Amino acid sequence: MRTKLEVVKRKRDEAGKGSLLQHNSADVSATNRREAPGERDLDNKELKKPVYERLPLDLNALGEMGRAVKLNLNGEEKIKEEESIKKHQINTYVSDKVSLHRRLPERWNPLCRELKYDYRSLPTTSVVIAFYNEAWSTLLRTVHSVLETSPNILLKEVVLVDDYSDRAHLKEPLEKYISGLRKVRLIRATKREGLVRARLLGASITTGDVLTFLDCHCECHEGWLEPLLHRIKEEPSAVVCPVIDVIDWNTFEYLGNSGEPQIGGFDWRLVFTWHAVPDYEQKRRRSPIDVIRSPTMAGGLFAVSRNYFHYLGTYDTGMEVWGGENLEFSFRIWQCGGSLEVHPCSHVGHVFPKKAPYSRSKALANSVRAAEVWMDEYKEVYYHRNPHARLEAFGDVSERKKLREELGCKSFKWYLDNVYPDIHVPEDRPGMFGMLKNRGKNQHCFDYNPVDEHVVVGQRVILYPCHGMGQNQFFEYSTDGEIRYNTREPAGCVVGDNISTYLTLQACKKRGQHIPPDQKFVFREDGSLYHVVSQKCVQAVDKTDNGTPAPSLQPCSDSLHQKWFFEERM
Ligand code: UD2
Ligand code: MN
Repeated sequence: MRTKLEVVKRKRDEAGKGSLLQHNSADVSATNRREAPGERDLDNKELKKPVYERLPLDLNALGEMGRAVKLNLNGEEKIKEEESIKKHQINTYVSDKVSLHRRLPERWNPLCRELKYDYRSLPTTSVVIAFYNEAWSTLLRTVHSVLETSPNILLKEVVLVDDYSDRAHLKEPLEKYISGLRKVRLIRATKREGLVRARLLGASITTGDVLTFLDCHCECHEGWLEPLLHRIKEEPSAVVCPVIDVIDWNTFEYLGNSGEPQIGGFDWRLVFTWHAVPDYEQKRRRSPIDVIRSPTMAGGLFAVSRNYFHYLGTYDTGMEVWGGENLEFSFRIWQCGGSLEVHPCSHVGHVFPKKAPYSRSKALANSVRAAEVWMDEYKEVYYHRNPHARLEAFGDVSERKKLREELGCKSFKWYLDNVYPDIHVPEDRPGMFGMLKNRGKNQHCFDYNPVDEHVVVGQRVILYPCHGMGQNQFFEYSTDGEIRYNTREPAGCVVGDNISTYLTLQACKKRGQHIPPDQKFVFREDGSLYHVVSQKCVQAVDKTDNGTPAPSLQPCSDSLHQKWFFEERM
């Protein structure tokens, strides 16, 4: 993903003209068609004017044009830097040294530059930014970047919502600072509301046609707003997300790239995942700058028509603090007749912190609410992988179920079949999923702990005391004879290696593909797991080459160490 930083300055008329004619798409309708330079262009230049013009570019300034900041600190300054990271999980020491008005490198598809908009006919928007204990410079860089990239005639206001922060800089100093800024308003929650109710509180005082939500540590790329608003004008039931570029939490380098963006999915623990655009979606699109349909959204950055947001039932206000609302909203959009899209011409940077800066203990209850309301019988697939979720007190969801009724929303099966056909839906046959326990080595289970959450392949399967929490000890035996580790997406399949004798995980075959023979096991009546190509059986072994107990391929015998069974819970 990391692209070399380049500062490309191209004259407007230079690049892309010929290619534009070829790639120009149906998306480029009467309101953003390409025109010959002329009066209308000049007029547009005027209409495009942001709320504030940027300060003159100082290329020597730290972090300018999205460059990485690398300071060689020592002594006291180094300690200050480390403390700032501890406090915010973001290097705010560096952030504080970067201009609040810095420019970003051009990281969109060059075709995007050629899109023209009829500014007078685009809907207006209000930008809502909820924050909880955010650092000064990340918050204010977000605000300035909105004001300096959003056309004045399109931006009604920026509403900051303080979700009951307790840091001093967010009290009077913030009020004072923004009182000097046009179009910026601040509203404070009187108790910790969590991001869902904080955003709704902010939305309640807005006046724009479209609501645009941003996190409080973002930076907007030039031209980010128009594509979102244009798409919503064209299709009011579209909820449109910008491409989320990464701003490095440590160096503040802007890591956007102009290639095909990723879209959102989820795994069966209800964790949000990123994916490449699938082939069927590539085929449906007529141009690389057409919107991309996405099964889910990351959650923080999107635009939605105010009316449509209300029609859809805004948010589930029973959700606290953080988590789950993004999948809930994604399911609801699709199941209730809308569409969720990423616009490749809208880029916004987001600082992903080193780790969560505040407790997210409510995330589980939020996910359960989403599952209970939207997933029908598929909620069981989720519960199987998160047994403790069944015990979570998630409150009352009857109002949300009523909403689903009233809106006449479609089933989760419809959603999977039509919106997310790429996801593997586990079979979960009784007695064929859960912990894979050994009869000889008491209370030990198949266990797989990926070093990298995103690369679920390559490592060895081990044996570990059974914990009954699903997650790393969740396996499923499929009708095709695979032992699937399918809490995560894409799933990993157990592979037997005759030479090392140990089992590892490799990518499972995709639907319709042939299953590699070394991924095939026969789970026999007597509890043995027979590996077909090696003609050996899986045995629990204590003395492995690295000292960790692990399943290993051994000549078949009657030993209890070769007898296995699935158990759903302890
Ligand atoms: C992602 C989303 C985030 C949200 C979350 C799931 C992106 C880039 N970010 O996590 O928007 O959908 O997934 O819930 O898509 N906040 C409050 N009150 C709280 C907690 C958070 O106002 O109690 C604010 C927070 O200051 C920030 C926003 O809500 O502006 C999202 O929180 P985050 O940045 O900690 O979430 P993130 O980016 O890890
Ligand atoms: Mn965030």
